Amino acid sequence: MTLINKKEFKLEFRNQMDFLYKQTIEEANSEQLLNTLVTVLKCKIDNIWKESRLDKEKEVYYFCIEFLLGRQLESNLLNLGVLEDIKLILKEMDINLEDLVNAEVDPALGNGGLGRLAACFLDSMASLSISGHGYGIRYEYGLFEQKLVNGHQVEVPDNWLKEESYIWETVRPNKASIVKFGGQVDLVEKNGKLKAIHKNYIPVMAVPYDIPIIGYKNEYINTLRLFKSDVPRKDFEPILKESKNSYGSYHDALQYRYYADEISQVLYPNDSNDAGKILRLKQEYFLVSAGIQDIFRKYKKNNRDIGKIYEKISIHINDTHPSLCVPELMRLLMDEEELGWDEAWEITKRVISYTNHTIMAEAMERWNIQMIKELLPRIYMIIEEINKRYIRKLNNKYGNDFDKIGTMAVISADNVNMANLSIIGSHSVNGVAKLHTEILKKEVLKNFYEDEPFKFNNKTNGIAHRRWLMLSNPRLSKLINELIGESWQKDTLELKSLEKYQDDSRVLQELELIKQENKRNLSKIITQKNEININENSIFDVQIKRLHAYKRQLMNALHILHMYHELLDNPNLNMEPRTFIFGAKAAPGYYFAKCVIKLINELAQKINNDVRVKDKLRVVFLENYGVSLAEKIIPATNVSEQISTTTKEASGTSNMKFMMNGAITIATLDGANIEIHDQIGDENMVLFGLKANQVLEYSKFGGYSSADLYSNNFYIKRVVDDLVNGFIPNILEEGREIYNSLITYNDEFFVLRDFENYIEAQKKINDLYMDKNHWNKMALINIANSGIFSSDRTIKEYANEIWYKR
Ligand code: GPK
Repeated sequence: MTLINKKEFKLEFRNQMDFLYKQTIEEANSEQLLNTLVTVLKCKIDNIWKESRLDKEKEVYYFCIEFLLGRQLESNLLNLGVLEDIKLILKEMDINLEDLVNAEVDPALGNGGLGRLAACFLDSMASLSISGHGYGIRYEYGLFEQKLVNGHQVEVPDNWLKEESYIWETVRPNKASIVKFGGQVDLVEKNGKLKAIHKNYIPVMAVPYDIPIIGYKNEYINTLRLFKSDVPRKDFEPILKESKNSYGSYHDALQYRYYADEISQVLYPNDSNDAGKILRLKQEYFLVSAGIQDIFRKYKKNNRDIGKIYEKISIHINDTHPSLCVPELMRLLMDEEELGWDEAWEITKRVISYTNHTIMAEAMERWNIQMIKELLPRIYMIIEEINKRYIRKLNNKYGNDFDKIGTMAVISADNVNMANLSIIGSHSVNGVAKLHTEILKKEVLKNFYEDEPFKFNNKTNGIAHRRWLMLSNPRLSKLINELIGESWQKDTLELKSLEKYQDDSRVLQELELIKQENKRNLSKIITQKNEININENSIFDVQIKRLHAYKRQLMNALHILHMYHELLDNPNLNMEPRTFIFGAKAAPGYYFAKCVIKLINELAQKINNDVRVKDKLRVVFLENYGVSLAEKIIPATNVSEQISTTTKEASGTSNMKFMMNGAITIATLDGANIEIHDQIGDENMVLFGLKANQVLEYSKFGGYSSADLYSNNFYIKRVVDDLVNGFIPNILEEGREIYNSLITYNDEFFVLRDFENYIEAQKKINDLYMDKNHWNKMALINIANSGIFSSDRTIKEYANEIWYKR
């Protein structure tokens, strides 16, 4: 790409610096240098960005309540193909690119896997020259910053914008729209048709902020459009005739401002858990209505026939948070475009597709009908009508099978079931890994599957290999280039040819050396953050993900406790030194998860201060886990912990990142661990634990008693008792809470049931690591077979089988 001419660039950089800050480069700090660089880059990409916005192909709009982008500078430079050039030019100007990279904020506009998946998908769509754009919310505050105080999680607001703007965004005030809340709807007859008149509503303005999503070396740029809520500007007044019109007093005006501002104020910090709060409902409708109005505005610029919108537009709803897309699209087609119900319904289904991300009951969104009725009166009318017609259809088909119809209805027991609405209103429903999709079809959404099997399909998740290998692990990336050339960067399946080096001891040595250097880097970070020295030659054993009972960080912790006992009992135990590393945020209201954080930290405190095990065992809990930290941890990992209760983890995506960076996985056969296993077999990962059918049988028929296991198994009893006997200091309350969950409440997630098997699997990890050459060979085979987990593969499947399918 001829984006950068050295002389020109330097000149532009100095001019821009002068324009922005009236300063010389020498005087500027890292933020100012970063801002200057980004401003120069934004000017350079502006032409390409505009061009891809005029794309005439079908366009995909990916609606998601969260996007976890990570820092953008390095990724954008890489994708523009100028990373090395810029590094050199800056160096000539005495500027260290790394300082600028680290000066950038990491926008935490998401909770975990779901938001990060959305970001990987954006990267892949742009890199595959697919016209696909994200719609989301520009939260003023992202996911809280986690501080550890005496081993407890404390949440600090994430004021990422600091009253300023985000360097990569461009505000588009002239493309703002109005979203209407509350009020009343009258159906009045007009020309023999009923027309909905919405009155006394509260208008909120949605202002788009655009972030460029740059494809990899293909001169292609998509847009992530995030909406900020605001009170309407003066120029909207003429079209707000029917709105609530009583903001005369100072107090009312303030309240109104608060009402509008509040909507995009803060990201809900729940992962796989439905908050059920009215503000969340406002956020969801705000996103959906602003997004679809925006789509209509653009579509109508170039197209006359709204009835053919399905030929040009695909709307993807990522989980149920944007599921109001269904009634909102219906509303616009009927109320604004004057189509009849049947036509609008056919269009809606053809345009919309839906991804489910979990089977966990507590994550299933159900909105109280009273809440929806009051906040979104017209939308509620449409949902009621969708439900009525659907039930009529089911009655015709299944007679009076009320059980079945009850589970499938959109409205039941005073609630609107958002998953049901999404399934009924779309042409495609997918799960995110093979097992997950099977469970949807056979268990959770069985009735829907039997009714319309053709809607259901699997799309196993993927990860952006550009960020998670090329950027985060440049050493490994370089080695791969030297061995097999560079074509794998565009087609990751080519990584497979690395397999021919599996017995090449020089290559394996090289691989080990790279891991070693990455471990050294991470060690430095750990020492800096946690004031603890760790053994760089120990096994780095890592579990990084949200803290959840089903992800079983607790089982990991209990196993560490077990190892500790074994070491104390037998100081000469033949074991490789291990460093256990955790990173995890707990939802602020999730008490059990917070107890586990406290437990791990107190365990760390005890073990790390015990000189008897000093060289063998270390435990590290890294504060404030997020994308930037993950980029440092994953390349340095030897063992990837993917130990969820089988059936509960829909896919997982860190499992793929670790694999691609040469870690060995210890795992249950859950989520995409199954596909990983399909790729590399038993010889190259370590499996343990209950199988899916066993878990499903336990949940259906019972038969599990954790108390029995506890009484009959010495090892289990030993670690469980430690939770309440004072062996670990300062966990009086937390230890009791965890103890109760395991024993009194019969261990919902089968931690104790899988425990012995887990201990064996961990022993196997230990033994495998002792043979370094063999371990390196396994690592190489993991890398070589990770290509299928690039999100490029996933996105091609979405495009071919969901979005472009006619
Ligand atoms: C699933 F339901 C949810 C949710 O609210 N948040 C979230 O991050 C995750 N997820 C799943 O738990 C993972 O297994 C999966 O890999 C990820 O979504 C992406 O599909």
